[in-house]
Amino acid sequence: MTVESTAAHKPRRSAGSKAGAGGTERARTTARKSAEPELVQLLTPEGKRVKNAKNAEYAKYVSGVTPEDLRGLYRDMVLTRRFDAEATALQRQGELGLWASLLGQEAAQIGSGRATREDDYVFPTYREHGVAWCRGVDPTNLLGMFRGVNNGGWDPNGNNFHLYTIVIGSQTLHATGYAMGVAKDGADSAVIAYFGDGASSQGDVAESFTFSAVYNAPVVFFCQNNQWAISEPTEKQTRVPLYQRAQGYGFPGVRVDGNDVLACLAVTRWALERARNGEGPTLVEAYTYRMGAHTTSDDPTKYRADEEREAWEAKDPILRLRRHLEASNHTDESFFAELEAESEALGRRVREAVRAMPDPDRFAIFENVYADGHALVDEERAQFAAYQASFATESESGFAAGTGGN
Ligand SMILES: Cc1ncc(C[n+]2csc(CCOP(=O)(O)OP(=O)(O)O)c2C)c(N)n1
Ligand SMILES: [Mg+2]
Repeated sequence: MTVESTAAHKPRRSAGSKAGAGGTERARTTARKSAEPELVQLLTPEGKRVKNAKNAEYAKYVSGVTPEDLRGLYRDMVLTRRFDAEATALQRQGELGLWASLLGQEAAQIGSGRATREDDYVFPTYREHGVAWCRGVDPTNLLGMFRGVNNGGWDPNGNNFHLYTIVIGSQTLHATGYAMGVAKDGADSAVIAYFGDGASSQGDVAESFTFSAVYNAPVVFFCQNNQWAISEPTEKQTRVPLYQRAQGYGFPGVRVDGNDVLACLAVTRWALERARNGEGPTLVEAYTYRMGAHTTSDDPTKYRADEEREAWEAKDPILRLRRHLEASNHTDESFFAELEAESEALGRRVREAVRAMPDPDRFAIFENVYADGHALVDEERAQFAAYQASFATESESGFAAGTGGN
């Protein structure tokens, strides 16, 4: 396999302070990095198709991919990036409270998302905007929670795409339980759980691995190793490459180039097929990079070197497929021009939809906490009602008119 190590080559500025830990720790990290294993890659960063015996096992899963399919994957990635950029801008304009950007992870998400079948079930984290796109969830529905006007914004069963989950790693347990149910039903659907490199340290993920292995659950664990868990680098999560963890649980793990949409599509199809065939769980580690901040509340310049991001920009997933499309004469200028217009239209639609979202009922936050009500929730509701009423009193008395209830 022609393999290009996507490990960052430059030392991390932050590692110095945190790994103040000293020489021994740095030496261990360096040793581990220099021994980075091979990853499945079907498109080089220059957009050249990789064909050799070693990746043939996976390549056969994309042997039927047509130029039209490739253009479709490109369109998915471009529109997802456009949507993501719009959401970041909307947060900066005060229209969203927070946004978790997927910048750089488009190939991992579109490749894996397009590998799923309609009847499969997806359990995302909070960053799977590209997977949501593949599942047919309207992008504007992803924004309500980040605006604070709802707790989710879509019907999970409408597209078999669970609500975003912020409690790190917990969705892997939900996915495992769901997959065990699918197996009991005798269905040949599969389940895919997304999580990050940081989440891999959570007990929930370890328990999911154990349960899914022992019960042979039809689940794919898709770990996007974007190198960082907020400010913690991956070397603070593990001493072995993440995909190798699967071995200890008794199921296969594979590292795929997470910036290569074709490889992600192929490897995820392979893993989903294993699940459908009753061969149990698979761990896919998509080796990628979070080019933006963790969220709009984060400032990555505080803990990582600019050179690291620059090294990964050269492996940009969208640019890589564009180079391949152009070199193969699969596109012409009109394709890119039309896509540009479509991107702008999407951006406009998203802006307008967010600004038009109605504020929720102020007391809705107290609903659906417990099925049968709870004394503490009742008390909190009453306190909040009294607080709101205090504004009304001021306004009624003519004092501070207009401030009530905001
Ligand atoms: C159980 C739990 N612990 C801590 C947090 C705070 N937190 C939010 S995101 C995050 C880092 C997650 O990193 P990773 O799993 O690598 O995903 P990424 O954000 O990089 O995609 C943490 C610690 C949380 N949401 N849930
Ligand atoms: Mg991460």
